[in-house]
Amino acid sequence: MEKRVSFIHCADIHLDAPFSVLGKENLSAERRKDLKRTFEKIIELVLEKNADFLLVAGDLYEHRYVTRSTITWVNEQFKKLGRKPVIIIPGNHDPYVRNSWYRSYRWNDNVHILTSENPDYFDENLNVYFYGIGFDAFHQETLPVQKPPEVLPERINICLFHGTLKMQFTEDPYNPAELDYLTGLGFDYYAVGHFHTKDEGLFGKGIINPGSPEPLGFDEKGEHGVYLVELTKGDTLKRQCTFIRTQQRAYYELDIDIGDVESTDMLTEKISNTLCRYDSRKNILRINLTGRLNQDFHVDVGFLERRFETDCFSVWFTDNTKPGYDLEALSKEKTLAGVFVKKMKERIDNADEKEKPVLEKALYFGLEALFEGSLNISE
Ligand SMILES: [Mn+2]
Repeated sequence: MEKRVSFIHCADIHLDAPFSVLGKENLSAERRKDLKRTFEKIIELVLEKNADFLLVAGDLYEHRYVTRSTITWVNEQFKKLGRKPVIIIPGNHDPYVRNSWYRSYRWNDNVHILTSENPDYFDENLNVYFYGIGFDAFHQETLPVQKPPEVLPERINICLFHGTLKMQFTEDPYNPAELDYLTGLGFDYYAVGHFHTKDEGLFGKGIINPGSPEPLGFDEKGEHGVYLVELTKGDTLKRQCTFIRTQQRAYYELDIDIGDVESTDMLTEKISNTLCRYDSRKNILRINLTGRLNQDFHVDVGFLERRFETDCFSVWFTDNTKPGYDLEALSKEKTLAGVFVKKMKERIDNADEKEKPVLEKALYFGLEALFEGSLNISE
């Protein structure tokens, strides 16, 4: 008989993460609210898609920062799922330590926490066997010692794993497991967590790492969400997955070349256009100003931050511009640079429209080599 189950697979939500890097407490608090909004969205998705289960593959919350009221709130969210089971494993940020909320809190009946002491749960109604490999400590360099799984072919078998899948050339001391070891256990699906960037490259082997449903920093670019997975098992096994975006905000790091800017008005206009394109009222931006500045123009990062504060949720500016050269004054010098500028200017004056920009670039490369001793060809 063919069996079919569907579930939402998420991981690495990191509820109550401090977000201290944002620098302002009101922004950090807002980001913690974002995590809760994203979590609510995940709960709504389970109901909306009428999924059979919710799987949380580790790092649901940050043990070091999480408050009791957040834990109570999480449990209330789980209650919204009624009888639908929630399967959780502890990750390296919410490990199964002595004072873990997974031990001390009285969770709703539909919540099943798989630990090294009790690593499995069998759902009789839907004939699904769950097995978890999580964390007993904040740092764990080998897999926890626990009873082996009981994978039976007549059931649907799902493994939750928080850690690093060891592939060639990768070393990571967080629960490292050989890919062959894990797939050799014979599960129909592996709900992985730990890395915050989504990865469905191993879905052919039944493995997905969904990443963080809400990005936590500038190293977590790209899209963030959860997976809706459907498994159908009869004579053969069929797997289907759909990525669903859940994030409230995105992180962007942008370079803006302001070499053509001649006034503060031009500069603010150029930046405004970029902020608009990246929806700065919502997203979190880091802007790197580049280019060779016009002679008498200077960048005031503090001014820019004040000027754009109200147009942005959070924006940082860094000034990586280079000073311009006073070509007029240089061409009069009796130095190597002076002769070079004079010759190049003559050539530029006589060049056609196509050749001109190339020669101008060559002029600046030459000056850079003379004055700074090195070239930044990426310009
Ligand atoms: Mn994590």
